[in-house]
Parts: sequence; structure tokens; C-alpha cells
Amino acid sequence: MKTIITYGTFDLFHFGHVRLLARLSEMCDQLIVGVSTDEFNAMKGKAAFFSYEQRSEIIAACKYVSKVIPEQNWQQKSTDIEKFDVDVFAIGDDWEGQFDHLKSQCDVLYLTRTDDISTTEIKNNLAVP
Ligand code: C2G
Repeated sequence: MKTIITYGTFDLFHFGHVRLLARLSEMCDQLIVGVSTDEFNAMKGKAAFFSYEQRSEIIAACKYVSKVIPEQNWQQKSTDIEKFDVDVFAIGDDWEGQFDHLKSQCDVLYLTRTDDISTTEIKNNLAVP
């Protein structure tokens, strides 16, 4: 069984997120998604609109996703890869090169981001002028 793991905030779940998860699910039997906790988001300097509980509920409802785990820190990827017998770590190419150190444990894949959509753009477009 081929397992891929990916991580993210996934706030205001949009088609850019969906396309990433869809592409990854095509490549594996099990897709695990680590959803950033609110505390970890603060460490990333991100403030999500939806709470961790709400974001993880949305991701868990996505047909492409097999399992949702909390992403609580930067270091857990290495232990998660062993814990879940992960074959591939994957993430959008906005992170290109940032996780190459994981290549000693599994394959590392950077997928092209979907253009013209981001949580920030959504927030800015909805912001009251
Ligand atoms: N993404 C994408 N296309 C977009 C927007 C996002 O492919 N238009 C991808 C990102 O590249 C990432 C995933 O969707 O792989 C989740 O995006 P974010 O929620 O912005 O993730 P981020 O805050 O970058 O957290 O440890 C890794 C971090 O937790 C990643």
C-alpha cells in the first residue's frame, strides 16, 4: 500500500487545495493530511479564519483524504513518516526545497500550486472596502 503525507493550514478550503489533494490521491492508496493546529499556525505567523477543529472536519470530509492528523510543529514530519510508513512526502512548490532533508526517509514531491487562488486573496476580495 502506497502512502503519501502532506501538511497545511487549509483555511477557507478552496479549489487550489482540492486540486492538490486530488492529484496526490491519484498517486497513492492512502493520503494522510496533517492540518496545522491553531497554535502551530501562530508559530507560522498565520491566523486562520476557521479553527483547527473546523478545518480538520472539512479536510476529513474530502473524498480524496484517508486520514487527518494534527500538525503541531515543524519536527513531527520525520516521526510521522516512520509512524505511518509513508512512501512520499508531498507539498506545493511554494515550499520547493524546504523539505529536502526528508529525502533520507522517503520520496519528496513538490507539486505545482494552482494559480490565481489563495486564502489571502479570498480574504482580500471579501474585505469590506
Ligand atoms: N496550495 C496549492 N495551490 C494554491 C494554494 C495552496 O496547491 N493555490 C497548496 C499548498 O502548496 C500546500 C497546501 O495547498 O501544499 C496547503 O496550503 P496552505 O494551507 O497555505 O499550507 P501552508 O500554510 O503553506 O502550510 O508544514 C507545512 C505547512 O504546514 C504548510
